[in-house]
Amino acid sequence: MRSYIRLIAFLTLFTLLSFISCAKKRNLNLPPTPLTAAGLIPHPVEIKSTNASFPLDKFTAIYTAGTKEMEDIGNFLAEKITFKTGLRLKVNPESAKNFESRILIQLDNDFTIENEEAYKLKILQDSIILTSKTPSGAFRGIQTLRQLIPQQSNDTIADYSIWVLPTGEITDYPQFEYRSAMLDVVRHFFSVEDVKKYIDVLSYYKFNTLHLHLTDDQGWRIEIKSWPKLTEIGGKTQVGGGTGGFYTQEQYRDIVNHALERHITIVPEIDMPGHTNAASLSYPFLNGNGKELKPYTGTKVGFSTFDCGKDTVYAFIDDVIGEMASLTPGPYIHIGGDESLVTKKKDYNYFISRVEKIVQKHGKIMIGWDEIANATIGENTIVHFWRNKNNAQTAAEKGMKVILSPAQKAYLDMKYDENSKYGLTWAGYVPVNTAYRWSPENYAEIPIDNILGIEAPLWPETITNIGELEYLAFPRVIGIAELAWTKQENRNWKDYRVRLANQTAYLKSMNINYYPTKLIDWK
Ligand code: TNX
Repeated sequence: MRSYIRLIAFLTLFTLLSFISCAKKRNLNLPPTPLTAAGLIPHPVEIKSTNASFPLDKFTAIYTAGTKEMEDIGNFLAEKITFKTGLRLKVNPESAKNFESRILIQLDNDFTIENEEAYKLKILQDSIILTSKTPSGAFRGIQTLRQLIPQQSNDTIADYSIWVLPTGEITDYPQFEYRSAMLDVVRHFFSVEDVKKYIDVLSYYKFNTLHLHLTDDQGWRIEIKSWPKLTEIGGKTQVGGGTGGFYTQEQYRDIVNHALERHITIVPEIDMPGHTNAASLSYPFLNGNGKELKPYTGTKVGFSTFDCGKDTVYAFIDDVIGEMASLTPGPYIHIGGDESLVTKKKDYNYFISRVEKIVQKHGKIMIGWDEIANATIGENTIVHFWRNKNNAQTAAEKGMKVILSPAQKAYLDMKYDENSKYGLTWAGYVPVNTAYRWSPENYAEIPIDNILGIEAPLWPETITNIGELEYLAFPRVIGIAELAWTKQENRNWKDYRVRLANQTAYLKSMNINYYPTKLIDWK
């Protein structure tokens, strides 16, 4: 059976390659443009220009070789090309007739770059060949290709529209395996559609993870079938007294699948033992602060805690983590663990160790904010640095991996500057250059081998809708994408400023309400 599949794969590839080599060379006299000047974000590892041109037009077809997943990627590309240019390219058409230029997307088992998300994009005059070891690699390569398509066609060449791409070869793979944004949907709730739109834009810049902060003092945002009051009671509040909201499990799955189609992993966070007022309000036996429970719509933190000594509390956590684990295909569950200011230290450490076992029992790797580093936890658990460098260093010394979200650089909820309409200032202003000009490679003396990657969190205390979310996220999150993907030797603020200015057309086409900072000469 296996050899039969191999034979089919070989024959498909052979047919595709013969299509390509038979392609007629049209004499279009296209203007040569250097691929090195393409202005890609994130900047790829290597770009070689061959100074000719590829015509994308109504005579172009997309071919995919390999699995159904590869065909999905081909269809995804076709859809995005239609959105950008209006062209309706065929994917794997039965006959090669009428097609003069081709985009081939293929897997290669002998691909020489080890990295799972690596790809090679070869642009010739009559064909584009995208090769990778995995579908994720192909998906990242598709984003590069999308960025190479000019916003406007150059239709003075022929009597129909042509989008001229530069020829050459790009070899590319990410520096860090975890490239993430975080969205808190508690302080203010965001709809499934809002989250999907954010995912769409994140995937364009090669992010591969979205962390959703689903529970906090002000609300509980995910349906848990075994504990229905969490959303019936806990889902009804948010900062400032609005009506809150929550995702049903079906809606959460819808988000997970939308992300999966874009090769993005969802990391759900159930924050505990602090940040738990909404949970305790729903089920008072959870409460450990000894105070009367009331719905909370303020923004101060650190007053709530679970009772860390009761077995029933851990039975509750087992149910919640169990349901989240079965809803979430990705490998991680984030358990928060930050700012548990009223939990006794001894209780906190006991709690974190015990919850780690629960997460592992359900087959997942635990992530927690940097405070967890001091508890007795295993090497496999991941520490999420946000404020305390000592905690991150402790984690690295224990051999653990660390995710970097230093608030002074990576917090998308900090104001840009004194003109910012929204945002907090507790970690200072974070202008676009500050968010870009830092080195995750040697941040806080954490050895690079202990760095899993970077995440840009967005806490919505001061914003209530997607337009305001976009104002805080864009353009800073685009810089974080480059820091996570591109090695230091290929990063440079002066060059990045120009490439960022060129994102205007894409951001406008997506109707993104970005902050038009004066640091960038927007196009
Ligand atoms: C700190 S970052 C928090 C959040 C707030 C945020 C506001 C972290 C682990 N905890 O609860 O929303 O600051 O910037």
